[in-house]
Amino acid sequence: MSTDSDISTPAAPKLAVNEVMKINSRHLRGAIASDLADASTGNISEESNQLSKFHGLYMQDDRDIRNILKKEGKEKAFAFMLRVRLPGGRATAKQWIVLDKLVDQIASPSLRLTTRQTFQFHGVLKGNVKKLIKGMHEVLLDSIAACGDVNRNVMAPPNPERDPVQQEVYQHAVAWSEYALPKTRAYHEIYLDEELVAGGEPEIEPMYGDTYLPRKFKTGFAIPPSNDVDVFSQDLGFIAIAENGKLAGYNVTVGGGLGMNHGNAETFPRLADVLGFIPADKVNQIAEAVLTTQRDYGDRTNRKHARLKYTIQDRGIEWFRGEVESRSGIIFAPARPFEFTTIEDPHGWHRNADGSWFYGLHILSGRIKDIEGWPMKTALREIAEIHDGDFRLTPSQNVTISGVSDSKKVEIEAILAKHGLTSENNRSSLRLNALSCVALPTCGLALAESERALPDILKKFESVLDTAGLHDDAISLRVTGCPNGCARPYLAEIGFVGKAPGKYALYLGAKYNGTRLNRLFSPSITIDDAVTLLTPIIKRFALERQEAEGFGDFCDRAILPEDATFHSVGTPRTAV
Ligand code: SRM
Ligand code: SF4
Repeated sequence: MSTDSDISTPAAPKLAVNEVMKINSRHLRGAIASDLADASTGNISEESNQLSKFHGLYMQDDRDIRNILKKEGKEKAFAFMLRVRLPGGRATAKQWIVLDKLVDQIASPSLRLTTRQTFQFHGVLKGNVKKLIKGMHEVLLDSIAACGDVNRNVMAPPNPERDPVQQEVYQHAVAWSEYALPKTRAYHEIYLDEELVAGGEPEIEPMYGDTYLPRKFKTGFAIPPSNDVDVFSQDLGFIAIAENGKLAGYNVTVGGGLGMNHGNAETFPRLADVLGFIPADKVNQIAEAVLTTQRDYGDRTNRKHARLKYTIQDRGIEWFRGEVESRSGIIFAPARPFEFTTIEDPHGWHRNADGSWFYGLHILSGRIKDIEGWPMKTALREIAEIHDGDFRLTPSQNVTISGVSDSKKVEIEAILAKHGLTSENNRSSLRLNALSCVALPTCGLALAESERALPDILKKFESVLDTAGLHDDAISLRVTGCPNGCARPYLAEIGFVGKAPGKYALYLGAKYNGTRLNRLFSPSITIDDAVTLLTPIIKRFALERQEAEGFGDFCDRAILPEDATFHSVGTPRTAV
């Protein structure tokens, strides 16, 4: 195996090193099993690290103690992050109980809900990886393809029993997630001790091929008027079109993506284009055609240019539509009208169409742990023990307790009240809508704090908003520790993107419903300076805003200079 960052052959362009790893990996096996068994280090090789991502695992180290350990001449505090595959964010009460127990036994004492509606464990020592995966397997959960160059966790609106259209959309999301799973048995062999097939019958990856995709690939389903999944940020999106209470089909979107690098104009967030309308029974056919087009034309020489958004940006949307139509045999009809008005999760109690109830529970940054006066982990476990419905994780890192009968509603209310967790209505709309990525101490790419900085950021802005009489105005504020965009900050009305310790790039002016990216307002600023800078703007917004104008629209109209950097190249600022 080459250790250079690239390899070259006379005839072919230089492939990125990950491409070589994939092709030599015997369908994602590599040396993961022996690396995991090596008790002499907590780490695994870089190649195994890249390959184990396809199985939902990331090798990390505790950055809070990195320097101390270095000074002491010790190895870094290595541990895995494991991400569960959970299409549409649905977990049963029984699954919740098992995950909660596994966290106590194996991982750091908290579960983390992600911006793509799933669970993450942190701090998993390599000797515990198999135990964790076997424990999940017992309740039919896995982490296959939760990371890696494949179709990732498929997002879908989290309350399927609200009406039949929601249920159908959820089923389509699950069906595509299953269809797009890699066929390799590597995961079962390595972590679940299934008998080896490598070296026996040749394995075939009919959709992915031996080198999988050039890069990660993300799919989301949205049901207007809610754009809770931020459909325009997805590589592939399906916007449900309901007519007369029935699902008529989907408008298909392609080429969204948010990751970028500071100061590198060749990387940029991009909103998806709308390709056109398809009937509801054609989801997998179209999705496969989109995915294989990217498989065949995505850039395998430069991983910073390998997402679908760049393939479409470079080759044009008309070329892409033609390719998808010829591969699928389906001709797109003109997109049907739709309107997004919100991205917000419903909080508190709501009735479903089938008569049951659901409760939207706000969880700051999706972190489920017990802190003094706020025992979220205990409360949710107690609810899981009596709940006979499901839990639905939302794209905003919250939980919906779903499918609740009248009698269970009383019991759940009592548990929430006992633990002081019923104050949904007292929290500011800013807080209820805020997102932050994990960042320090586990994320190896973080340049600044995010999750740990959010409480202080919120407190400061809440004070400004309260003074301006805007406590209940839903303004979206999102923070990330680096420009990769894991909390989708470029779609926030106020976006903070980590640049260096204590310093953030500040973005303003996205549309609240997720259809316009924001623009750079300040390239590097501390939170305190940002509060000072934004205080008069927020006051002006309170006094001067036009009817129904959101904060992002106000900034776009009245604050941002015309030439402020657009966070989208070549695409219209408003996608719909
Ligand atoms: Fe992300 C990498 C966390 C959603 C764009 N993301 C990472 C890693 C794995 C860091 C790494 O590669 O070493 C982070 C692990 C942190 C930790 O300690 O847990 C990480 N991403 C997350 C999560 C957990 C953020 C959260 O707080 O919820 C989200 C998990 C989603 C999931 O369940 O699958 C998460 N990441 C996103 C999103 C939002 C989305 O998908 O809706 C994005 C932007 C959308 C997009 O993909 O364009 C996103 N993450 C990235 C990127 C930039 C990709 C790019 O095209 O440039 C990276 C870095 C990379 O891939 O090289 C990254
Ligand atoms: Fe890490 Fe950056 Fe993603 Fe935050 S945005 S989790 S810092 S990769």
